[in-house]
Amino acid sequence: NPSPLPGFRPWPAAFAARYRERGYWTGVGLYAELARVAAEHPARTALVCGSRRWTYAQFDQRVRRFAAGLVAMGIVPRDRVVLQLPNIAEFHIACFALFRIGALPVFALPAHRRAEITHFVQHTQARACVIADCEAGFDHRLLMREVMVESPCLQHVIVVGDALDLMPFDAVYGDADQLHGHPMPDAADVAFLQLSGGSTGVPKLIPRTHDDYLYSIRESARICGLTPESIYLCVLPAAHNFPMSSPGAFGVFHAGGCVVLARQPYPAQCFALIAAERVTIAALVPALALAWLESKARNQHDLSSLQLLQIGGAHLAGEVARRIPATFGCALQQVFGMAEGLVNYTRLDDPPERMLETQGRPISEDDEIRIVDDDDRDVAPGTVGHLLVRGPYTIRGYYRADAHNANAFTADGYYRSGDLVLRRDDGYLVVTGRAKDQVNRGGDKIAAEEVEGHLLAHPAVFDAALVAMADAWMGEKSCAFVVPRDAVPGTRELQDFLRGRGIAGFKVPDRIEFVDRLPRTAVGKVDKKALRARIANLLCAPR
Ligand code: J2J
Repeated sequence: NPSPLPGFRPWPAAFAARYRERGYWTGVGLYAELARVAAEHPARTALVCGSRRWTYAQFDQRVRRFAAGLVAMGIVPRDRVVLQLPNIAEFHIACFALFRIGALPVFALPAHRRAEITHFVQHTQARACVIADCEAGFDHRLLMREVMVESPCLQHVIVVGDALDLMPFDAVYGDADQLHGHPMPDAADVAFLQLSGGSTGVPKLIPRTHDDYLYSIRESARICGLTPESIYLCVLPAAHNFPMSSPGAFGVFHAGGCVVLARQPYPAQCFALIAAERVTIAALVPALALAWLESKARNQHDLSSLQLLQIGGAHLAGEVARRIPATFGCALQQVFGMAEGLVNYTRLDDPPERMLETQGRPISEDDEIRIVDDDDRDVAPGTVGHLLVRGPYTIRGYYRADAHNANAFTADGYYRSGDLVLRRDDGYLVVTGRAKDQVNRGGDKIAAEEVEGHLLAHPAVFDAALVAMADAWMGEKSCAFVVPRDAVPGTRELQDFLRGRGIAGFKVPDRIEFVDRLPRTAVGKVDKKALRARIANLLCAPR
């Protein structure tokens, strides 16, 4: 298919040619890669979900049968399908089925609610959604009914579990033979739309191609030493880029290993799974690593199979890093990545100092990194600056976001990550902070502007600003400074109002401070630095 997906900015031809020449982009699609592995290791276990397990042959067959069913429902190549599922096997079955037929999963998180899901459906003009009936006490079918009313593009809602009058997941399965002759997608085409952490009003979507994603997966699997013997515990939400591709479930499938899905990330449940399945590798955010370290349940399970714990997604404190190998008797790997592309790893043979003190180095020799000052001039080596990046698996633009792309990328195609980093003499990166207007709540990214917009919709709110505040468990939590119009609304009332607006629970401010006015900088912008200092002071003071 020669014309790129509308709304997707491909790499310039010279770059694409170079990435192919160098063997990064191989022209193999994500489903084709799974099929290759299934043919090579048909009898090995691919996927474990509770008491259900599938060999590669069985997994591949499920994928093909689901793909055939989607085709029978009228899903065609390039259709968008919003996927909002917990960590269950149906996530990967639906995902690879969509890859097979060249339709695009749009990855939503289980925590997303009406505001986010409606935006994903409408912005991508999705034809279908795949959801669970109820998860964590929340009925996703009711949510979908609301979304459907507002979104005429949405024709099918597929439900894992009790579908009521919607389409049961199991009823989609068709005859895999019917797929014969159905074309595979072009590997240069967009494979899916991934969610960005973002810092602006609405969540941005990230178009990743088969070619670029499979390159990052292959290299990640190699860097992390995956083999067919690897057993990966998928703890973080499966739709997140880290447990998907760094090396994540897709890396494990590429290597012919086994993915064990943890429905909940809590220590007791995960430790039991590690012991029962002899898990060798898992990926956590620092907040979860801390919970695992502190849990007494550790002593009740045999965790000796664990070889590698990967930690990423947010700042990892040095003390916590040191405790991980000591406590779990396994290696530690720091991972600094982003759904937009670039992923850095500490290497397995790095000396302890690098593993503990740095966030690793890029996957690829062709990851071009610049560290610049506020005026885009390169800073002196070893000093802190803004991280810019382009390369064989870093996007050149968000999906259908021309105005935003003008700011998020440089004219010559570098992505502005919004992270503050320094590069050491040994080439390893240290993340020192963040310039983007975002709160990183235990790895969950919150775009300040998005939440501020919802706060401003409340009639009693005149002005509002969201900033990060330190939290011993989560690393960061969110604090909203609110200028009331007149009467001061209650904190609970505002929080409930935000939930009522249909945003994910993790975006609801953990704390609200009412103030007479917001501090401003010389150019009139809200002075968030001053607000962060103010809440830091309040947290120190005895209440
Ligand atoms: C500090 N900040 C970090 C780290 C990410 C692998 C791992 C993580 C992600 C991810 C990912 C950090 N120390 N070790 O996609 O494939 C912050 C940075 C970054 C943002 C990206 C992967 N690791 N971060 O976290 O798209 O601010 O991806 O720009 O969710 O998380 O967030 P996200």
